[in-house]
Amino acid sequence: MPPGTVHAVCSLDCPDSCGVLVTIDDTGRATRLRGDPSHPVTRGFLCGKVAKYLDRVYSPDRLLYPMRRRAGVPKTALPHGRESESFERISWDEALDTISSRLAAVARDHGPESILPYSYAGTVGVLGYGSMDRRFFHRLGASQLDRTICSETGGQAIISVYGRKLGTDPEAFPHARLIIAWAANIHGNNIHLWPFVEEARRNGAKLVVIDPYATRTARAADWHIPINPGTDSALALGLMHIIVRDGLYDRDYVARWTCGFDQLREHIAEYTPDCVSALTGISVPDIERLAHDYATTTPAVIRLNYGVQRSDNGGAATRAICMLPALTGAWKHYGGGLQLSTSGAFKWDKAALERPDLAEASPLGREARIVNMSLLGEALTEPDSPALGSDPSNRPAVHALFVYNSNPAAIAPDQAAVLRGLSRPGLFTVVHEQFFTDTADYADILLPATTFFEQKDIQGAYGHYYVQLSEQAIAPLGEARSNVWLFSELAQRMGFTEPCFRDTPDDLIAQALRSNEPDKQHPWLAGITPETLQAAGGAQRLRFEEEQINQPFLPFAEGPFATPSGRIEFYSATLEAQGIDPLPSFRPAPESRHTSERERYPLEFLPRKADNYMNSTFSNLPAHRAMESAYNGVLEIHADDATARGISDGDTVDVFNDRGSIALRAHVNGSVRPGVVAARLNWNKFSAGGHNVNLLTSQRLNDLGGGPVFYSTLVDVRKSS
Ligand SMILES: Nc1nc2c(c(=O)[nH]1)N[C@H]1C(S)=C(S)[C@@H](COP(=O)(O)OP(=O)(O)OC[C@H]3O[C@@H](n4cnc5c(=O)[nH]c(N)nc54)[C@H](O)[C@@H]3O)O[C@H]1N2
Ligand SMILES: Nc1nc2c(c(=O)[nH]1)N[C@H]1C(S)=C(S)[C@@H](COP(=O)(O)OP(=O)(O)OC[C@H]3O[C@@H](n4cnc5c(=O)[nH]c(N)nc54)[C@H](O)[C@@H]3O)O[C@H]1N2
Ligand code: SF4
Ligand SMILES: [Mo]
Repeated sequence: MPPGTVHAVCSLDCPDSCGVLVTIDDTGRATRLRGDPSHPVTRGFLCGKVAKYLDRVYSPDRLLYPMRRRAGVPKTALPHGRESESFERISWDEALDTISSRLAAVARDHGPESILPYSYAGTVGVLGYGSMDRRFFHRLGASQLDRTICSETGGQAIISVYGRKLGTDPEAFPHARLIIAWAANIHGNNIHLWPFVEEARRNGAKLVVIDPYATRTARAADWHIPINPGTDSALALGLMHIIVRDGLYDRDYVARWTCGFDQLREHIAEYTPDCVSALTGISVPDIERLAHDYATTTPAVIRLNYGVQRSDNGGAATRAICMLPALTGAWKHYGGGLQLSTSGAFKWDKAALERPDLAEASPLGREARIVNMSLLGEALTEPDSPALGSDPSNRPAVHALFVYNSNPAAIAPDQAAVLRGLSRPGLFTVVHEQFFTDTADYADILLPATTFFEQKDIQGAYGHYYVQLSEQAIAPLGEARSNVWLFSELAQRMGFTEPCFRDTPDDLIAQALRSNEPDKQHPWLAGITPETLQAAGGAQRLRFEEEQINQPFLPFAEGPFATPSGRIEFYSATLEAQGIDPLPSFRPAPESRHTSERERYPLEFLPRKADNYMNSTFSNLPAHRAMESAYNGVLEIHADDATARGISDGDTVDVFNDRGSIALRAHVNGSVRPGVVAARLNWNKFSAGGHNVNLLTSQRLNDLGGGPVFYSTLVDVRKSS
């Protein structure tokens, strides 16, 4: 790479998608990275995690060449720093030959659906997240993965109401006069929204945070409302009850643009302030005040994040919250509305990138069965489980697992089941990774992956509306290779002759944008090409003006809406037809204070994300561990719950339920209320006892889209003996 400065994009799974400038010296080494000051939203600063990204790229622990498991070494967790003793170096040729012959053998002996790809969002770059890999697995006839682990529930929820996954522009937030951060840890997870929030506050806005945990965001807010976990649907329905009761809704907006209001009005009658207070733990005056503040302040915006949907009732909760601005007409005002995700605005040509049509050329000759990634444990360990597909007559066991962009041994629920599955004799496992993760320990073949510095990509965002080009800044380290390269090479080895398997990253970028066929470009991408992106310094705003919603950007100010009725749907006949409540209701999670299960395990557990890691990413790096040191291995607990158990601050405690027990250090710091405890995600191999918080989480699925229920987990705690 020539010396100079390269525009890249942070590809971590974060709403912000920061523009990044990487300085390259004359040896081709990256010497500095900083936020791109010209990016209108991320505006020249990086979060603490990525400010230290050079540590990651050049870490001595990077995987730099392909390896295979040494003969006879059993599949178990390996101690940090000694993993390579269980593996031996091989060439890429040998690695690719081994993988292609083993996959071919599994497909021949058990059918191609017994091959399961497992990937999530190690990179959210469009190519790295899903392009050549999808083509490869479709053509192979491998099982399809239902990527439910994060945002599927919330996405389905907002689409059921509005038909599209769009939201208030972050750049509009300074105009808001009331901001509600609802299950949204803006400081920890979405830091580039914060300056806009602060600007609004300087203009007189109030910030309210609804979160059972006192995040940094909550501590900086004007009003923190600590809600009982999993009761947000009740709160949202209760707010609607008051807003309708007191005539504070926007009659004109409701009449013109929504449907199902009469059914909703009847439905919310039972969500009286008293009833909602009992469920949520919020006092009646506070509920009344919140409803009035929300309905009478203009513009009012809700920053809803995904925390709320990671529980049994999460789909209903997200739907109910999404309905609030439809009731008050907050969408009409610049700075009002709601933002869950902006990702639905990026209309990449997914069919061209992923080529689902290639399934017809596979040995199956049809679309393969679908496996829900949140049920990985079950899929790997339970024969004939419904996790293996919806058709009981077609549930072949998984014989080969191909992991990339993900660390399921650490991030998937019900970890004991996942690890049992990964250590199953006879399961052939490939892992494409940057580091010796908890999952890499279980690989038969381990492949080195590039970081976003080492590959070219294009990226949207789920927290703003800019398309960005991410240039390759440095040559791949060692023999690391990108996801696109890997699946293109494997396709050649498998004898797939379709020309699409030879597409380059530049070809794929053109296809994503349809810039090779300008007449077919989506209007919001009109005229955006790699060249225009480059000329613009790397980032271009989507072309909303084509649909007249840009001046200012008001995504849901007026219909028609992209729902079946063309209106905002309080009542969803579509969901009803699927056997789901057409109107959202509060239903207690099986593991919560509202059920008898609480007699066995009385504490609601929040197995949270760490502010200084990205899910499990970074938790192996010394500088990041140091930043997170106050919370590594810590259980946050209320003084009442600690005292009742004879626990003092600093004691080692066992946190347990039927699924397992982990050892943590108690910290009594006022971040949670009585009845709630919290700990953070990490790598297993950096956790006492070798397991992280997901040993305690379950494989139950929530009420919409088959999402996981990380935040509906009951535990008890005792002082370790
Ligand atoms: N630093 C950092 N940033 C990240 C990530 C990370 O791991 N670290 N992860 C990235 C990813 S993958 C995602 S999806 C986004 C997610 O970003 P968020 O959706 O903000 O993620 P969470 O931290 O899961 O949940 C947000 C908040 O919801 C709260 N919460 C939990 N249960 C409930 C509940 O029942 N009701 C209410 N009201 N609140 C509840 C949690 O305490 C948490 O503070 O962040 C991204 N950004
Ligand atoms: N208890 C609990 N569990 C959770 C959550 C929680 O809040 N609490 N959050 C859930 C959520 S929201 C999410 S999104 C998931 C996240 O789950 P994952 O997407 O698995 O997230 P990470 O742990 O960040 O692991 C991503 C891995 O991809 C690798 N990687 C990065 N870039 C590339 C690349 O270009 N190619 C390849 N091959 N690999 C790459 C990284 O090195 C990293 O090890 O976790 C879920 N699990
Ligand atoms: S993790 Fe998020 S905030 Fe940090 S640099 Fe990446 S995109 Fe920006
Ligand atoms: Mo996520």
